[in-house]
Amino acid sequence: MSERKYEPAEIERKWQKYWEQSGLHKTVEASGQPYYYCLEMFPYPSGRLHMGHVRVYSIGDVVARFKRMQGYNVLHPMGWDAFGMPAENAAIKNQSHPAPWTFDNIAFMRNQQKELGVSYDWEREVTTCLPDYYKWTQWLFLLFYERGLAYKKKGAVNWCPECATVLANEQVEDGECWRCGSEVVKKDLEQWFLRITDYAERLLNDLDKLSGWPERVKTMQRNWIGKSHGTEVVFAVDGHDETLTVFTTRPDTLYGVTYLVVAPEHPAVERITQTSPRRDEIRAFVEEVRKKSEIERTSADAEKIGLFTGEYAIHPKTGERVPIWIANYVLPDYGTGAVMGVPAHDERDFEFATKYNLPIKVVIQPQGEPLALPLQAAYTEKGVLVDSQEFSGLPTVEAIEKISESLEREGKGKRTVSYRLRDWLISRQRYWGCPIPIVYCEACGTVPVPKEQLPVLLPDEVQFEVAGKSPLATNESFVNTACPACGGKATRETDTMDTFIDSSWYYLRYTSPQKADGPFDSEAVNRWLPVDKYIGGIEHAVLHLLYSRFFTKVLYDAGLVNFEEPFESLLTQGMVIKEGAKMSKSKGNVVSPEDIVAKYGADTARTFILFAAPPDRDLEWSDQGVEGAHRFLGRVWRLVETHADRFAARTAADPSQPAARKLWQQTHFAIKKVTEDIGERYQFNTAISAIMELVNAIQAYPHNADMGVKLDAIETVILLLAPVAPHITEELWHRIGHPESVHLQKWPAFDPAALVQDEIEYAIQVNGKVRDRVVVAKDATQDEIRELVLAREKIKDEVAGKQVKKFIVVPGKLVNVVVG
Ligand code: ANZ
Ligand code: ZN
Repeated sequence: MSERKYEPAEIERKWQKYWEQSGLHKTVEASGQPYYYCLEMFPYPSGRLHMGHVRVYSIGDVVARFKRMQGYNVLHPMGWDAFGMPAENAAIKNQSHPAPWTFDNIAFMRNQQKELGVSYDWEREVTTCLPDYYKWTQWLFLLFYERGLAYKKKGAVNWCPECATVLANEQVEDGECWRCGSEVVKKDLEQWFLRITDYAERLLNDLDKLSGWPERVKTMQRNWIGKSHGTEVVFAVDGHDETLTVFTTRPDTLYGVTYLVVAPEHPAVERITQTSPRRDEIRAFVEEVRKKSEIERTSADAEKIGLFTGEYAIHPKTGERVPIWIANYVLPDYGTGAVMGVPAHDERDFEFATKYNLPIKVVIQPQGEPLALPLQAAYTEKGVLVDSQEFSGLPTVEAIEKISESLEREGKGKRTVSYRLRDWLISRQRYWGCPIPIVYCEACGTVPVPKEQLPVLLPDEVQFEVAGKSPLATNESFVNTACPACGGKATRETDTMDTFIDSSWYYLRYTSPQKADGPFDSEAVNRWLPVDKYIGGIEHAVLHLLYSRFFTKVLYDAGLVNFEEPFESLLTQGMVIKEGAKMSKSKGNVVSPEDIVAKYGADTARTFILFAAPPDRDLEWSDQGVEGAHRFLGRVWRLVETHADRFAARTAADPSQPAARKLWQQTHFAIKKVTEDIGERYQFNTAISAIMELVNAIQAYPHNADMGVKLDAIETVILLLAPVAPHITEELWHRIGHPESVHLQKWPAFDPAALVQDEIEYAIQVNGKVRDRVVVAKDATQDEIRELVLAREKIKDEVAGKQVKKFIVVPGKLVNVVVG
C-alpha cells in the first residue's frame, strides 16, 4: 500500500460517524467489572464552546477512555444547565422566547463536543429546562419541604435594581450584581429558603473525609461555612423589660465594654425606642443603613456610622450603665445581631469609639511592657487581664473559659458556636427557571402541589419585563388555580428556583435518565456514585459544590442514596490564558475552538491542551505549541504508515539482542509511566512526553534489529495515545490490521521483567569519602566488583602505598574501601 497523508478532517468525521453508529460510547455495565464515574461539570448553553470548555472535556475524556480500556464500567455523561438569566435576557432583547435560543445553543454546542470526539453517552443527556427533568427538581423541592428544609420568610434580600431580581449572597460581588455590575440594595420580600444551616456542622466536618479534593477548595468551603466558637452574654436594658444578648469571641474583654452596638434591623431597637424622642431620627437612620449591601457595611475601610439610641444597658458584672448604639457595621443575621463594644481591643470598635468619643478602657495588657496611653490603635493580641475584678492577672485563653463559666453559672451567658453560612435563598423573580410547586389558598394557606400533579409547567405566555414582579405573575391562567386541598380558589407561587438547585442533583439523574417514576433509580445511583472524578472550574468551589454536598446529605437522610458525599475526587482545572491574561472576549485574546479544529483537527487540539500544562495549572496558549502537537501526531502517522505493511507478516518479539532489548525495555517503561501518569497522578503532560520519547526511540532503532520488538513498540504507541488522540489512533489501529475499535482494547500491561535494570551504578568511597563511581552488571559478584573498583585509576591513586583493610559492598548502592 502506498503511504497516505494525515488528513484529520477526513478521518475524524469518519470515525465519529462510526462510533455513533456502532454505539461505542454507550454505557456498559458488564457484570463483575468495577464501576467508574467520570464527570465534567455540565455547561450553561451560552452559545458556543470556549477553550476552557475544550480543556475540561479533554481532561475528562482522557480519564474516561483510559478507565474504559482498563476494564471499568465507565459512566461518562453530558448535559445542560439550561435554565438561567442569559436566555431570558436574550429573549427580552430579541423579543423572542428563551426556549429556542437555549435549544439552538444546545444543538450547536453538542455538535462541537461531538467534533472534539468526546466519548459521551448521549442517550443519557439531561437538560434541566425540560419538563421531564424539572418535574423532579420540583419533586425534590417538595421532599425538602416535607422534611422542614424549605420555608418561606420575609427578609431583607439583595436586590439588583437593574436586573429587577433578588440575588443570593454568593451572587453579590463587592456590593455589585455578579451579572450586570449594578450596585445591590436591600429589599424586603417573602422568599423561599432552604435550610442549609441545619447541615452546617456536617458540611464542615465531612470536608475532612474528602482526601481527593484540593486543599484550597476545602479551605474555601470552611471559610464560607465560617464556624466560630464564642460566648453569648446577656445585658439587661435599663428601664425596660428587655435584654440584649451579644455574641463575642472575646469574653475575656468583658470588663472593657464601654457601649453596646446593635444592628439597626434588630427587633429590640423598635421596642426600646418606642417612646423615645429620638424615634424618627432612629427610623430614618435604619432606612439609610438598610440600603447598603452587607459587603459595604462590613468591609474594613467602609465608614462606620452609628447613632445613640438614648437607652442604656446594664453590664452583667459591674452593673455599670453602658450606652446602646446602633451602627452599620453590625450585621443583623450574624451571631445575635448585637455586639459588645470593646474599643481598646477591637479595631472596628476602636474606630467607632474614636469617631463618637466613647470611652476606651484597656483590660488586656501584653506580656512585658504595658500599653502606652492614650492608645493609638486597638490592642487585639492575647495578653493578661487587668481591671477585671477577680479575673485580673489571668491570661486570655484561661480568662475566656473562666469568664464564660462564671456567666453561665449566673445565668447571664452561655458558650455557643456561630456560623457565617446563611440559609439558601432560592426564590427568583425570573421566568426562565423551575416553577416552585406551591399554591396559596385563602382557606388552607400554603399548600404543596401533590407530587402526582407534577410538573407545574412553565407557561409559555408571559411578560418578561415587569419591574419588581415575577414574570409568571403576568399569566393569569397560570396564577389562578384550584387549591389541591379544598378545591377552592387559590393562586400559584410565581417565583422560580435558583438554577443552582437544578445543578445540585443532575449527576444523580445521569445514572437513570429515563426514569419516569422518580428523580433517579436509587440502585443505579448507589452503583455509580460517589463520582470518582469530578472535573470543573475553581469558580464553583463554594456555590455548586457546597449545594451539591448539601443535597446529597438530605437525600442520604431521606434514605434515597447510600453515600453522604457526592464527589470522591475533584480536579479543578486551571484557566486557559493568552498573552498573560485569561482568554475573554473583552480582552480580544480569544482563540476559537472551531478554528483550531478546522485547521488542525480535534486530536491536535486535545493533544496540545493536555500536553501544555498539568491540568490544575493555568495553560498558556501557544500557536507554536499547537503546531508542535500537530507535528508530533504527523510523526506518529508516518511511523505507522511506513511500517503498516509489515504487521501482516509479524513475528513474535525477540528482545535477546542489545538494541532489541533496549527498545523492549523502553516500551514497557513507557507503559508504566503513562499508566501511572494518567491513572494515579492525572499528569497528562508527562504521560504524553513519555509517549513522545518512545516514538523517538522507535525512530532511532537500527534497521537490522528485531522487527517484532519494533512492531510491538509501534502498536503500544497507538494504544497509549488512544485516550488522548482518539481519531488518529483509531485510524492507525485499523491500518495495522485490527478489525475492532482501539478504544475497546485492553490497556497494555507492562512486564515487570522489562523494568529490571541490567546495570547498577555504585558510588565508591575510600575511607568514607566518595571518590569515584562505577557501573556494574546487576548480577556481578563481590569479587568481580572488587576487581573492577580496584582497577580504576582514581582508586589506584587513593590506595597507592596503603593497604586495603576492608572492602565493604552495600548491594545496589555503594562500595567502601577502607585503607590504612
Ligand atoms: C467583643 C470583642 C472584643 C470582639 C474584642 C472581638 C474582639 P468572628 O470571629 O468572625 O465570629 N460580632 C459579633 N456579631 C457581629 C455582628 N452581627 N456583626 C458584626 N460584628 C459582630 O467574629 C466575632 C466577633 O465579631 C465578636 O467578638 C464581635 O466582636 C463581632 F476584643 O465581641 B467581638
Ligand atoms: Zn385550600
